[in-house]
Amino acid sequence: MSLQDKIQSGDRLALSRLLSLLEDEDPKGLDILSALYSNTGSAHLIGITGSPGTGKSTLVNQLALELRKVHGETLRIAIVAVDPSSPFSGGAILGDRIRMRDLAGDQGIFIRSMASRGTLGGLAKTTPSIVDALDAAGYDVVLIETVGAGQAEVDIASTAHTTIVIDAPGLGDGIQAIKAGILEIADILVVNKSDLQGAEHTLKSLKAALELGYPNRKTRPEQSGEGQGPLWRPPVLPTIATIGDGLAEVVDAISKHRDYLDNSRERASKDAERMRFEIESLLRRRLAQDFLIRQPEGRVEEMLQKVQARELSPYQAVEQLLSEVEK
Ligand SMILES: Nc1nc2c(ncn2[C@@H]2O[C@H](COP(=O)(O)OP(=O)(O)O)[C@@H](O)[C@H]2O)c(=O)[nH]1
Ligand SMILES: [Mg+2]
Repeated sequence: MSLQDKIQSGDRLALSRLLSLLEDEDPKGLDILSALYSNTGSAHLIGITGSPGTGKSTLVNQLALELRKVHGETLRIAIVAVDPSSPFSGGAILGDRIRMRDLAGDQGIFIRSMASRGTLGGLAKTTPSIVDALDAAGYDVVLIETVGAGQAEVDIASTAHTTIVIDAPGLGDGIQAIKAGILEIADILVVNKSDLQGAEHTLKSLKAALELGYPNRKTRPEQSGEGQGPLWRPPVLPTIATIGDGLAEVVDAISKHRDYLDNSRERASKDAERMRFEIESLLRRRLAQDFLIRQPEGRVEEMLQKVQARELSPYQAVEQLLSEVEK
C-alpha cells in the first residue's frame, strides 16, 4: 500500500511520516499532500494563542478531553503544538511532552509537536501544510497551539476558523492585548488561571476593551455591511485549565462560533483567506529559494559585506542582486 493509501485508511505511522516530509519541505511529501488535498475541507481548525505561560498547552489538553466528552469518542482530534525553538524557552517542549502523555494512549487523538524554527507570527512556516495533511487524514478538529511570543500572532487567524486568545491575571490586563492587536483576532477570549488573584479584574478589563473595539474590528470588514446577519461577539470566558473548570463553556462557545461561520459568509471568506495566505507564503519561499540558487557563489555574501561597510543600503543590495538576475 502506498503512503497515501495508508494515510487514508487511518495509519498513524504513515501520517507521521508524511508530516515529517512536510516539515522538511520534501517534494515527496508535497506531492502526497497534493494528491490528498481534495479530501481537505471538513476539519474545524481551532487556533489557541496567547503569551507564554498563560496555560495554552494545559488548556489544549483539557479542550481535547472536553470535546470528546461532548461530541463522543468518534470525534477525531489532532493537536499541533508549535514549540518555540528559542533556547530560552526550550524547557516548554519537555513540559508539553509530559502533559501530552496524558492523551497519548487515546487512539482518537493525534499529537504533533513542531519546532517554530524562528519564523515570526507564532507559526512555523510549514504549519499550514501540516494542518492540511491532518484535515485530509480525516481529523474532525485540529487544535493548533501557537508559540505565543506575545505579538504578531495574527498568522494564526489566517490559518484557523476559530481563534481562541488566552489571557491570564497579572499580564497587563487587556491594555497589552490591545497593543498586540490580539483582541482583533480573537473569536473567543479566555481568562485562564481564574483561581489566581486579579482574575476578575482581567475579565472586566478584557470585556471593556472588547466593547471599545466593537463593532469596528478591522479584521472583519466583510461583516460591517448591512444585511449580512448578526456580527459575532467574542465571549470572554473564565477557566481554570489545570482542573478543567470552565472548559464546557469554551466547547459550547466553539460550537456556537462554528454554527455562526456555517450560517454566514464567514466560513467561506476565512477559508479563502487561509488559502491566499498559504499560496502567498509558498510563493514567497519558492521565489526566494529559486533566486538564491541562481546566484553565483558568494554573491549574496559580497552584498552583505557591502551593506555592513555601509557602502550600500539593504534596499540597494537587493536591487543590485535582482538587476543582475534580470540581465
Ligand atoms: N494556577 C493555575 N495554573 C495554571 C492554570 N493553567 C495552567 N497553569 C500552569 O501554568 C503553567 C504554564 O502552563 P502551560 O500550559 O505550559 O502554558 P503555555 O506556555 O501557555 O503553554 C504550568 O505550570 C501550568 O500548570 C490555571 O488555570 N491555574
Ligand atoms: Mg505551551
